[in-house]
Formats: sequence, structure tokens, C-alpha cells
Amino acid sequence: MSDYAASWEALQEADPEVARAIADELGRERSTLRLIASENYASPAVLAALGSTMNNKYAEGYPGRRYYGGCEFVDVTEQLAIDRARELFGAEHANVQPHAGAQANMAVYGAFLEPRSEDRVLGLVLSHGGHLTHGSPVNFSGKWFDFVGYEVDPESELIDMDRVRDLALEHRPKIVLAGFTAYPRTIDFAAFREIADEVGAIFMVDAAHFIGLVAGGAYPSPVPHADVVTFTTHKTLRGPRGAMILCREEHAKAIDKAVFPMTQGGPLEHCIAAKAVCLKEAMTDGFREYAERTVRTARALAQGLADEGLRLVSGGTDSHLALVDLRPYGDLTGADAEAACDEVGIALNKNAIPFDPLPPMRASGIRVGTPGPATLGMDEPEMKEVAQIVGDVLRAPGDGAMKERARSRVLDLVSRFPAYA
Ligand code: DSN
Repeated sequence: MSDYAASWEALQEADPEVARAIADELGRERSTLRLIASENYASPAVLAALGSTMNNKYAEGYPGRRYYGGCEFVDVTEQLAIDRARELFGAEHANVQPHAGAQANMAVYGAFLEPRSEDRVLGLVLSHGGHLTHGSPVNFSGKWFDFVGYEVDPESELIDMDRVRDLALEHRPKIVLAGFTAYPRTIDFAAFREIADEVGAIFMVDAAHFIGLVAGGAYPSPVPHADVVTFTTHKTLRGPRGAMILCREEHAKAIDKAVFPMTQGGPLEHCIAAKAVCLKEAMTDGFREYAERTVRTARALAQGLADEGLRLVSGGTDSHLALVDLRPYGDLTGADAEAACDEVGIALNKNAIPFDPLPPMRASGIRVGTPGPATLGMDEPEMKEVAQIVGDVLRAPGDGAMKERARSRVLDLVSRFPAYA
């Protein structure tokens, strides 16, 4: 009898259409270049945990205190995930149950704020690199809670800490929030901490984008400074889709109660097992090399795009991503660029740049990131080549012959660094 129940053959037989689409997705991942900054390649071990029978188990509660019997083995994996998260990040408390980043952020707001009250949050606005859950009016965060947004400085395109402090003193937020989806630079977590202390606020960091770099020592850690740190586990951390919350011991009860039972029911224990696996992987020397390579390749890609005549928002990057202003190429929009790159097998996304004159669905910029290429082992020379291909495509998006050449260069590149070989 096998110790593992999932079967590819069974899926092919039971549902060939779904099996075909899954196989096609693997084919797409093998034949295209992944420059979407929030995507990565989870390891076969992580994927195996995700496909396990832990999917079948209800386990409301926390290890050792559940509302269901039969939790002895999911307790093992959830406790491993908690212990590893605490050890890896030096955190006092970890909750590994959030289903996604939005749920992790919702739980933090739930723990510290009253909806539709005077309680305020001070966070980076979406159009300057924040996230939907940082107070966008179309999201629960903006609908239920009172957010005040800070922007980047118009000249430097960096977060202006004097401005953040002025806004904090004016609005007296209950939470000061740092973190981004499209800000290329490091964040001065110590300065945020000081501002939060000055106004008596909780300091929260949404570290979803860069937490894998923190794990690998390639980006400053927010954990020593923040009251609470949320993050997804599938971006730079390279784990399953899902999220976690780290916090100081004094907030542990409030955070645990806000995850379950306040905002979630049964935890996804197969996913939590996969989180435990990815945390173990993140403790290795190989992961540190990957994290360093991610930042090195992001810098090389950004510099290569600048050499192609494009403008880098904030002048460069300290992280896994670069935000690129397309306006030096005339009226090419982010949407046009995304579509043209897609045609040649390069997946990236259109992105608003600070003070963007265009609406977000068109946008004046693209966001590029290197967690995917770094996982596959690509390095600076490959990123120089990628920048040239992107430059060629974006200078002449209507040139069919050039796009054919670009497609074959992409195929050659990815065949030298195969995904899931
Ligand atoms: N959708 C993610 C990103 O691409 O940055 C953020 O949640």
C-alpha cells in the first residue's frame, strides 16, 4: 500500500479535460519566461504536500486544541510550520492558517480596529505601489475601515518619511502600515517604528512581496521592528498559495482569535503542510543563494532595461522587482507592452507608475521581477539578454518577424534553464 494517495493517472482517467489543462499549464511554465514579480515555481516537494490527503481533514482550532477528533497528524505539520516560521524569522508568535494575503490583512484589521469607526490606518496608496487591501475603496479594507494614504515623493519616487510622520501626527492612525506590491526599494522599518511609537500606533508590515528575500538574508527584516508582519507564502518565499502572520507575543491571542474564529473557518491543512515544507527549504544555503541571485538579477534586468532607453521608477531596485516607465517609447501603454511580451512568451504585467496619467487597466508602466528566473538558475548574463529581447519587442510591437525571432530567443533561453526538469 502506498503512503501517498494522489495519482496523476487517476486524474487523467477521471477528468481528462482538467488533466489536459493542468498539463498545458506545466507546458506553458516550461516554455515561457516568468517575469511576474509575485510568481515563482514551488518545489515538487511543496506540490506533493499540497496534493496530499491532509486536504480531507477538518481542524478548526490550533494544534492541541481542536474542535474535531483525528487531528494528531495535522497537528504535527501545523506545529512544524509554526516552529519553523518562528525560527526562520526570529518571531515570537506565528499563525500559519491565513488562506491568502487578503485574509491575513483582514485578520490584522479585525484584531485591532472597529469597522466603520474613527480607527484609522495609514498605508501606501495602491497607485504608488501599495495593495488593494491597504485601503482601496473597492476592497473591504477601504469599504469598512478608514484609511489615509501616503504617496511617494514626486521627484525621488521614494517613500518620504517626513511626509509619513506629518500624516501620522495629523491623523493619529491606530495602525501604521508599510509594505508594497510595486515599490522597488528597501523600506526604513526603524523609521516607521519610531513614527508608530510617536502616535501610539500598531506597526504592521505587509511583507508578501519580499519575505523570501528576508528569509534568505537579501532584504532587511521587518520582524524586529513590527508589531505584526503579514505575508503570502507563494511569492519570493516559493511555497504554496497561502499566507501567514508573525507577531509579538503580546498580540498573539488577538491575532489567533482574529484568524479563527473571526475571519476563517477550517484551516487548509494540506496547504499548511506545504508551508512547513517551504519553510524548511528556506532555511537552506541553496535558498540564501536563490535570494541573493533574485536581487542581483533584478538589478541586472533593471539596468538592462534602462540601457534599452526605458526609465526606472526611483532609478533602480534593491529588491526582486523593478517598475519601468514606458513613456520614453512614446505612446506605448503598459497594456500594449504586456500583450506584446505575452506573444513572444514573456509573462509580465502592466502596472501603474506613481502619478500615472493613464487608468490602471492601461497604465504607463510594467512591473518585472526575477524570483522565477532566479529559481531556475538564471543570472546576470541571462537578464541582460532578456532586457534586450524586451527592448526589441517594445520598440516595434507590430513587427511580426522580429517577434518570431524574440519568441525563438525566449524558447532557447528557457530550454537552457528548464522548469520541473
Ligand atoms: N496580486 C499580487 C501581486 O501581483 O503583486 C499582490 O497580491
